[in-house]
Formats: sequence, structure tokens, C-alpha cells
Amino acid sequence: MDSKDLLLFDPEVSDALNSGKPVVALESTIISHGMPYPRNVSTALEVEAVVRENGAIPATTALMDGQFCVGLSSDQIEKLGSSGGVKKVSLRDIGVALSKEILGATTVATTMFIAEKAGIQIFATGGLGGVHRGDSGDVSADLTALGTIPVTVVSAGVKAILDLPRTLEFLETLGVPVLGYETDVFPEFWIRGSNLPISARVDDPLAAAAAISAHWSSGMKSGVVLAAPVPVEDEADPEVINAAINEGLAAAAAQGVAGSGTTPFLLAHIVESTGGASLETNIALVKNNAAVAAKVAVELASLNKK
Ligand code: PSU
Ligand code: MN
Repeated sequence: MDSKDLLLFDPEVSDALNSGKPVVALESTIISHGMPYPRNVSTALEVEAVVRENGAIPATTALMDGQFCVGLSSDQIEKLGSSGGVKKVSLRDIGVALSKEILGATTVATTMFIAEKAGIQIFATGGLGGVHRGDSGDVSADLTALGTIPVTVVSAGVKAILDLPRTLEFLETLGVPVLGYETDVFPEFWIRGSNLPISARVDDPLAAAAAISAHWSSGMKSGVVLAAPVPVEDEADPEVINAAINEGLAAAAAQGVAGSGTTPFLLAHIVESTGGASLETNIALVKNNAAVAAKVAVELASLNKK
């Protein structure tokens, strides 16, 4: 069997792909594990609307009934956001999730895997996974995917609960371009960032699309990080955020949280200790990334026709 037979397309998404129209993939772990109900569901639907407003078709991905879903109905999004038993599916979980027909939410890594199979070049999320702080050896499979799957991920950098300098070194090792969108510095998720390096700056959707397209036409097979900082008006207070991150890390250590539960635990802890402020910033940056991704998707679609 061809693994593409496992793809279950929403008809609007397959029509768009067949006619070369711009499509933006969206992940679902951010819905099931990244934000509290019901804001997770309303955000997922709003993010889809932002993609449409900016000229592209959204394709939220998930695993259901032993298939890769590419494009979900609002009922399916509600189900992913409201039922407790949804599995966070990273690369190594794909086989088991398919064979057991588990309801699975896709991480950045798994969304890249499905997007590439579906022929979608770009996807938007909040923040990438990466190298965790300390010496646990916990490194997100998002980095594995970025090193090996030719899809562009628009994010506000890497979630700032991580070790950002080590994550950037890792991306360099993997041959992944880190393009700053209208910025000279790497965004730090809830804040715009100040001194971490990017590999190049791009100033508009066409420049981004040209750099992405040339990366792949050269024969490079890695993914691309297109890093867009949170809009100024939505930026969190750095002191409040840093205090919340440190508190969260201490709580995770005290409670022995490890493995794939770490990131969801920290995000939820930070939402609570900032009185919800971090959630508002997270939602704003995801929407901003969706708008950037859609605009770049439009330019990629027209470059593809040339
Ligand atoms: N971006 C967000 N919130 C999230 C995530 C991204 O704003 O919850 C998710 C993505 O699915 C990403 C995952 O792949 O967190 C990283 O998890 P881990 O560190 O366990 O690889
Ligand atoms: Mn991990």
C-alpha cells in the first residue's frame, strides 16, 4: 500500500491542492494539550479564519480511525479540544496510533510529516519544541522533523520554557534555515526577543517564499523555520513570564514530570501563574503566525506556477 492512501482529505483542501491554490497546515496538539478548553477550540477556529482572510485554505491535521486527516470539520476540532483522552502523537507514536485507530493530536513533527505527504509546503503553529533546559537529554522530535522533512514552519520561535541557545545550535547542525520575519533577532515566544541569532532576515512574504523555494530547489531536504515575533501590542511582560517559567520548571521537577507530558505541564502552569496573561499572548502569536503563513503560502503558490 502507498502511505498516501492513509490520507483523508477534506474536499476543500484536496480541491485547493489539485488546483495549485495556497494551503496552510495547522497542528492539533496545541488544541488538545497546549491550551485550556474552551479557548483552545475557539482559537483553533479563529486561526482557520485568519488563514482564509489572508488568502489560503486551512488544513488542520489529526489522526482518526486509522487515517491521517488533512482538514477537519468544526465538530472534529471540538472533539479534539474537549475530550480528555486525546493522545499527543509524535513521530514514534504514528504507527501505534494508526493501528489502534486512536484519536490523536499532531505535534509540530507529526504535522510536518503529514503535510509533506499531502503536498502542503507550509504550516503555522505557536512555538516549536526543542532542547529542554538542564541535562535531562529531552530533545523534541520537532527538531528531528525539521532536519529531515521539507516543510516550512511559521512560529514565534521556540517555546521559551526551553534552552533557546542550544536549540538554535541544534537547528544549525541539522541544516535548518532560521529566517527572521521582519526581525534581526530570534523571537522568544511570549516576548519579541533581543539577542539570539537567526540565519537570515526576510522582510515580506515574497522574500520569504523566494528563500524557502530556493532552499528546496537547491536539493536541500530539510525544513525551514520562519520565525515571526509576537506583535508588539500583545507582548507579555518579560519579568512576569520569566518568573512563571522558573516556577513552572521548579514545579515540574518537584512533581517528577518528564517526557511528553513536560511541555503541556509547563504551558498550563504558566497560564495559571500569569492569571491567564500568557494564554492571551499565546493566542495572539498563533494568529499572527497564521496570517504570515497564509501570505507566504500565496507567494509560494505563485512561484510554483512559474
Ligand atoms: N505551540 C504552542 N503550544 C503547543 C505546541 C506548540 O503554542 O502546545 C505543541 C506543539 O505540538 C509542539 C509540542 O510540537 O508542543 C512540543 O512538545 P514536545 O516538547 O514534547 O516535543
Ligand atoms: Mn520531549
